[in-house]
Amino acid sequence: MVNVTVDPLTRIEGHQRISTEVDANGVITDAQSSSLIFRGFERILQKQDPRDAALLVQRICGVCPISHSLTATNALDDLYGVAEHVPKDALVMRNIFQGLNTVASHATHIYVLWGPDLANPAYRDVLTTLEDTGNAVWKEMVGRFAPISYKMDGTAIPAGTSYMAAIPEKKRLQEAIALIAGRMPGPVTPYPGGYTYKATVGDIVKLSSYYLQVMDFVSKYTLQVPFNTWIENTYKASSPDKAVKFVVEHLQGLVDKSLASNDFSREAGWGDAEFYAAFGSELVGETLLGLPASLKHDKIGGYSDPSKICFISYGGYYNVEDDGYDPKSPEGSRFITSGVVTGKLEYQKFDSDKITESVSHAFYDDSKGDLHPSKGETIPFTDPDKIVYTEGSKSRYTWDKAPRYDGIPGEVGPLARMLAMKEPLVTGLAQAFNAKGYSAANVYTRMMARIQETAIVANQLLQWVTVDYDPNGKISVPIDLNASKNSEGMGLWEAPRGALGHWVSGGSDGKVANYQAVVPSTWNMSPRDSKGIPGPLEQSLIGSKINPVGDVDYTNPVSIFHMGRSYDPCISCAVHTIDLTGKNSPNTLRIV
Ligand code: NFE
Ligand code: MG
Repeated sequence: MVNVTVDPLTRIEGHQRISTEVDANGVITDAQSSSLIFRGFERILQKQDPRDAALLVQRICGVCPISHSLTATNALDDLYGVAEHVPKDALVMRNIFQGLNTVASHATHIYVLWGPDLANPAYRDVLTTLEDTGNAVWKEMVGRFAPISYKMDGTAIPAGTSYMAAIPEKKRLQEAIALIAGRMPGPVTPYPGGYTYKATVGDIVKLSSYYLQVMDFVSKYTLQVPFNTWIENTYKASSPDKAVKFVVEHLQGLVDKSLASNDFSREAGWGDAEFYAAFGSELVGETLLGLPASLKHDKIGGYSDPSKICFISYGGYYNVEDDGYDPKSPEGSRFITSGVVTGKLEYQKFDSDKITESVSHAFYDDSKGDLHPSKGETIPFTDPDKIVYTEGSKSRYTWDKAPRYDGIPGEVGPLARMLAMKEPLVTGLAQAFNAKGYSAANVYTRMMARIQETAIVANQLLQWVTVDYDPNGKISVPIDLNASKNSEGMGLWEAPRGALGHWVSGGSDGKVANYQAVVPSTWNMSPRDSKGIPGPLEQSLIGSKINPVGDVDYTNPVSIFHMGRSYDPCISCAVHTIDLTGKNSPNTLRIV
């Protein structure tokens, strides 16, 4: 048995540690997901004017401040009793605001936070044994996805073409957000009752121009099939089978040509999405398309017990036919619907009353047991001697709470959303993996879902900006400041990384009496709960091999990087805190 620890995990919000036990075959037999920070925003918000919440919560995280401000605004709409009156054009502005952030966040994840792992030398060592074909595939992987300042065996490797080209697109999208919301990461426009800025015709023209430039990047790098052809035949396909068939046939055409020439370049039709869609999966690449090798990402990061996992969407982006929305986010009331999909891919209606948080394995007082977030508490341990991350899965080992839905851990994020909305391509892939004995959720489907959601939201942004938004429309309704007294509010929303909920209670003075945030990374990175059930990431680690291809290598656990990062974790969000003792400093990469 070997202990393999990866710390820090991510390339942005890195204060996450994955500790595993690995057997002689390279299979993970136990895992703990530990978040190493406590920031205490839920406590900071107590006694504040509720209207400040939408601004203060943005400081939870510089990656998704937009989602936090919109979720808080939803909670405040509910607290002040104005959700059903928020004007349609304010709802459209909020959708555009979130949509731009989601596209920027997903593109950053795909190309900058996750993609560089494709340039891991473990893939070179396997692919190059395949001679000409393998060499050609490796040349594409390292040539597109290598990060800056990267060395392999002491040799400097040029940064990948796709990696470099994606970075200016992030800037462009941040500028687009600034146009309608103020500079990231502190936009100021969401407000209970509406939105404080009314985009002008000039803004719409500028937004459209940013849009065209981003789509130019997509057509040069991401997708070689025309964007509209992709949308029509996948997202708008009449069934999951048809969507999968379209993609497999499209890829088969590329494979047939390229295997003869060993040319897997963009010029030969291989956009980054096409490349990953074919080579990422054993089932798609090797079994269906006849490729000689794949990255086998469909064999890592899955769930072995479907009764202990579900997929949750709270529902994101309002439907914008009329004014107003329902804070409970009933099924079908949002562009991306709310819904719960079981581990066996059965559909259920989402009910926010079924959410609880357990802190039995986190550094908080748990004398009251598992609590619904509207009654939730955040009472951190203050004795540094009790904050120890290394005592194993029966102990406390994280600052992350453990949210559960009807007592079950839930994966949130693009995969959960695409399943909840029955998006044809992702649903078809999940069904196909299930039918062939793979876990429906795995690193490959998680990444394909993120790629597909980026396309869907980008497509819908054009509709919101150029069709649905009326620059002459009404943008807000007034709120009654007394309405927060002895009132409660719930904000349900979808951040790029998944379902985001804020719960606020107003006291008899109208100030915030209690505030709780249950965040996507809290769900995905969660530890064991009071029944000892591991969180989604922990479950997906246990039973997976540390190396997706090639020999067991404890010093280069590529699968752990992929699995952890496939959820796009963000720990400042998840535990919304700081080790002042320094003794648990996360700034180490320890492979024991
Ligand atoms: Ni800090 Fe966040 C997003 C939220 S967290 S990035 O997206 O909410 O998982
Ligand atoms: Mg919380």
